[in-house]
Amino acid sequence: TSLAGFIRGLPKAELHLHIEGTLEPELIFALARRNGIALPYASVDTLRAAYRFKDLQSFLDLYYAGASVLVTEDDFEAMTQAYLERAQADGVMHAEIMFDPQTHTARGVAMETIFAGMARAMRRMRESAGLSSRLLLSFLRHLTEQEAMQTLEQALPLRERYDDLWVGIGLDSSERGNPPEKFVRVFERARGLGFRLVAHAGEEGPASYVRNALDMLHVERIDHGVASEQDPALMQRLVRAQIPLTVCPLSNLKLCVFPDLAQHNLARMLRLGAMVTVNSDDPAYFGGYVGDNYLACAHALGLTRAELAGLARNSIAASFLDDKDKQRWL
Ligand code: ES4
Ligand code: ZN
Repeated sequence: TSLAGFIRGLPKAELHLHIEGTLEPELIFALARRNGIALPYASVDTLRAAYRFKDLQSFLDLYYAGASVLVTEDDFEAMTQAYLERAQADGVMHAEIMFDPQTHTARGVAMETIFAGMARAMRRMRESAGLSSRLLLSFLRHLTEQEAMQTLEQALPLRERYDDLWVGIGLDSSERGNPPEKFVRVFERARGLGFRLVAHAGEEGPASYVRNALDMLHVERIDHGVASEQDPALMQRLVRAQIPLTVCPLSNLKLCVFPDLAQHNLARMLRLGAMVTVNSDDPAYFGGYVGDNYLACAHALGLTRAELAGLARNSIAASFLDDKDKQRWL
């Protein structure tokens, strides 16, 4: 079988995925037209041509502009449906989906609209295709902790209605200058409520942010974490405790975290015994869905089929599925 076919056939979970980052330019234009929103780009092609980033911030500026076309429940449903269908085509059995409610509530979109739209697609795909998925509500770290806390409190009345889907919280957006310590109280609150905890750390920020996300926020998984290699003692701890890293190779390439994929540390960390997983992050912006990420790494880093199978297995093991559901895919 072809390498792409082999990868597609591996049962896998996607654990690091921003749903707003799955909006393809075609859908951005369709939703803008439907909602009467003017875009500063003449066409799908000129928008796509703008996807050349120098760092995380230059990407985030475009990503938040793209998300501004999401207004109605139908919009959130269409976006989520398109992603889940694409993920299923890659052999994804389970997806843990981050969303940024603050990007939408700041524009006057109701929290309920966001949840309801995503939930319709997620529940439909569970029923019709057996694809399971969960939601991780992610806080924007360039905003204040108080705003994060208000966002959590705003979502809490919906917890019961979406308790089959909403299992955890995350932390994303501009990392440098917005360390984990800034969010100790809101993570403490979410932990007390029984939510699962993740945070972006060590993407552009230093290894100390990974350590502090673990020690001060008590997160269970690190999103990215590639800077951990700069601190050998931390790296040893990640290996010993098997703390999952949700690595996003094509994202790191597009945002210039690594100059080329052959220099990416994913294979080194995997071969040290770290609980590494492969994910797409914002696939519409970074040039590939999860299968593309596996395939690009296989080529650039010389991953064997056994290593690719290990990465897929890690993704199931590192998921927030319960043990019985994990066993179906392990
Ligand atoms: C993100 Cl790649 C990345 N890093 C931090 N925050 C994000 N939000 C969406 N994509
Ligand atoms: Zn991310």
